[in-house]
Amino acid sequence: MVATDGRPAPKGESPAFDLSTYLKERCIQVEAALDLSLPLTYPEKIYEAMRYSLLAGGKRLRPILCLATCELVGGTVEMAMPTACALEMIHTMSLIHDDLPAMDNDDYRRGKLTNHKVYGEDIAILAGDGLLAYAFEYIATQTQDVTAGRVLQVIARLGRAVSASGLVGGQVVDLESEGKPDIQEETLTYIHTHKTGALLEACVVCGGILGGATDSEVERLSRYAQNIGLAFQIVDDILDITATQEELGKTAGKDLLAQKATYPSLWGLEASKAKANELVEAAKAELEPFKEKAQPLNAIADFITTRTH
Ligand code: GRG
Repeated sequence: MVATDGRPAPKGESPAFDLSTYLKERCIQVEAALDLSLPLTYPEKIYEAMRYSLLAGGKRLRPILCLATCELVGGTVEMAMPTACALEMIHTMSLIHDDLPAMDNDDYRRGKLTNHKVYGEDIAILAGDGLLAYAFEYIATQTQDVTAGRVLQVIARLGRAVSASGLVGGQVVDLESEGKPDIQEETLTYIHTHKTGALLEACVVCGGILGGATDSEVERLSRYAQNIGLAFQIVDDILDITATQEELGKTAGKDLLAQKATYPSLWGLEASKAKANELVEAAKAELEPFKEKAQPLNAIADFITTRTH
């Protein structure tokens, strides 16, 4: 457990948890694993495009959630690392496709030019496809010390999370809602629970399955993830209004410009912040049975509402 200083905690008290150190340490591990996961080989052009976006930085929140949950239920980082990398591959492919002219048409992502701006639309589409397919291959071939049954469950959960009943479905309803600032709250919630929430939930649930969580623990973890998933998206909407392009690493203020329905446009900024806080508290309440082993996931939930990018 990472404490804020090197001193032992007073008797009977658990040491304070230093999320910033935890995230930095985990980020280093994830970056190294991602780099190794995708060697540059023939045909170099496509591997270069895939590596360009996969290794472009980002918070690495999804792999870190997967690793933290696996450890929470008694598993190891090694058991979950191939799935953690696969989750980042899938997240990255969704960003590449989301940035295409046919979708959000963005020039910047993670502070760098978007994939299609560097490699062209044809290669960007294929780089996304390549990452998506490779993610599943990577889990199936690289996971060690986990039963085949659990690996199969992970692959099935992940497939569902990215399909038309998850990410793809959320993106379709988002596209349909473009230019309709008056859409209902239920539609907005559908978009976000599918477009963003489904993959975040898969990160937590898959980490739990790999680490040997019981069915009721998986359900508890799933509810934690659904709450932080929605809070994450509310904060994303808030940051689109309040943060700068430098902070975000992508174009700021796009939602307002596109007259897009967002939580702040439905509820106002203050009520949106209050709702995000409420969801984070509900998420943390799900982790109470895990006691202090849940410190990383509790701190990550808090980070979601305090983040600036
Ligand atoms: C999955 C088959 C398949 C296709 C993709 C384009 C698309 C379908 C879906 C869009 C998904 C999307 C872009 C959702 C937004 C998710 C989101 C909030 C991204 C920002 O995540 P952060 O803040 O970014 O974690 P970093 O850069 O830190 O990783």
